Amino acid sequence: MSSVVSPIKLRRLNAGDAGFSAELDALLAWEAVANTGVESTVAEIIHAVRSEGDKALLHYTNKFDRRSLDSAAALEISRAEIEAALEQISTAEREALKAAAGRIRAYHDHQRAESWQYCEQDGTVLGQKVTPMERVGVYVPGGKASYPSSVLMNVVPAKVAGVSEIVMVVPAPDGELNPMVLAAAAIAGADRVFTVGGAQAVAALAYGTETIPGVDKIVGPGNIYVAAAKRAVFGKVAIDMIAGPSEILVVCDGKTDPDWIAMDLFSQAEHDEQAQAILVSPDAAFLDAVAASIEKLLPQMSRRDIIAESLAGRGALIEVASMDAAIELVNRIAPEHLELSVAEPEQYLDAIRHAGAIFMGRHTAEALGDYCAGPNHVLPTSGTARFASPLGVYDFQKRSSIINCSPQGASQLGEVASVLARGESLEAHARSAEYRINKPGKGG
Ligand code: HSO
Ligand code: ZN
Repeated sequence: MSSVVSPIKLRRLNAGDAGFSAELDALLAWEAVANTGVESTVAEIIHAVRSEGDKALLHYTNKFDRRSLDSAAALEISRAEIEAALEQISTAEREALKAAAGRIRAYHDHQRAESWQYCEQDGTVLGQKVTPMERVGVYVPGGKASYPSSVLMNVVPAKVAGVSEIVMVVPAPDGELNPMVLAAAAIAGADRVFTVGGAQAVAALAYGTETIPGVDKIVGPGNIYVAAAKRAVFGKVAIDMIAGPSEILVVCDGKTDPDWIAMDLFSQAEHDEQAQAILVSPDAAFLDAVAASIEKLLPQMSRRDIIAESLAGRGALIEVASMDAAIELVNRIAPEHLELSVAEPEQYLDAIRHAGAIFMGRHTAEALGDYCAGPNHVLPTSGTARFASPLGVYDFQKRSSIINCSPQGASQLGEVASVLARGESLEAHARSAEYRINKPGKGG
């Protein structure tokens, strides 16, 4: 069953060492390989789909996904097929998807922004009107990275925001589709599903084809071709973030079961070889214990090769002088996922400034958040938690500002605007404002 795994060389660092800062920088460095081949291929595909529509979309889909469809209409999965997927999965799977979707919906309900207005003394009303996006595209990867949980995490917030039409695309290499992905689409409320992927799917969503409706925003993870295509169509449509490899930073006071911590580190490391799992503790003996748990548990893991490569390449066990030093490190790393595996996590919350999602206490495994706690698992990676937030309802709502001047308000603002407009030598602006000065009854 388990193959022989040689002990992994797990990096052991001490934050007090002279070279630590440079070592940490090297460890955190991550750059998507700038591959010009990818960019020119993607540009060609986008151009073809944009100018030839369905014809090009069908050509690339048949070629890259080894399909033999003769019409683009066949790319759409019918409502009946989507619903049928619910019957193709086990009852336990269906119930788990529904339970997760319900919790994700309940959490995201809290994020809905409301429109607001206020009235000034002279009767002028100012406000902000919130409007959901009309059409959104959700990209779902095919093959081994095809996560039904990500379908829920991308579709549910769009639905809660009130998006009128959610168009999901998922490649079906050799015509194969994971029924759990379709079931998740049904439960989350995707409106239409097309079996297309890659840069051609992104181009179709951005520009529309005879079959695929053009959307206002494209969200969802994908391979380097998908990421490059999203970058290329940005501006024509909105996109979500371009995600880097997944990360977890565990801060532990040394009193959690080391097996639990080892498995929490594995849970991110198993995503891919580039994933990053780091443990920070003021307790050196505990770091040793976790290292021993890692050696013990790794051979049992089905994805042990990926985990071993991730841990050896980008993982680390870091000793710090105190919990305060641990929190300082958290802010420097700005991790996607932070586990605070300590007795009273609340006491550190104020001091934590940069983290995509914070998992508080020994019982809150990141895996629970990945699937069903409720918050989104699409999170800022590679230190972008310094300025970015989890995917949420706010990503699918936009705001219009509202100005409704009373005659008196227009008169007063006219004075100010007139001076500023003349300062900018914009006469029409100035006169447009001046017409409204002290002219009661006119146009009012
Ligand atoms: N941890 C991933 C999400 C995920 N985990 C999906 C399991 N399935 C995001 O960083
Ligand atoms: Zn995960």
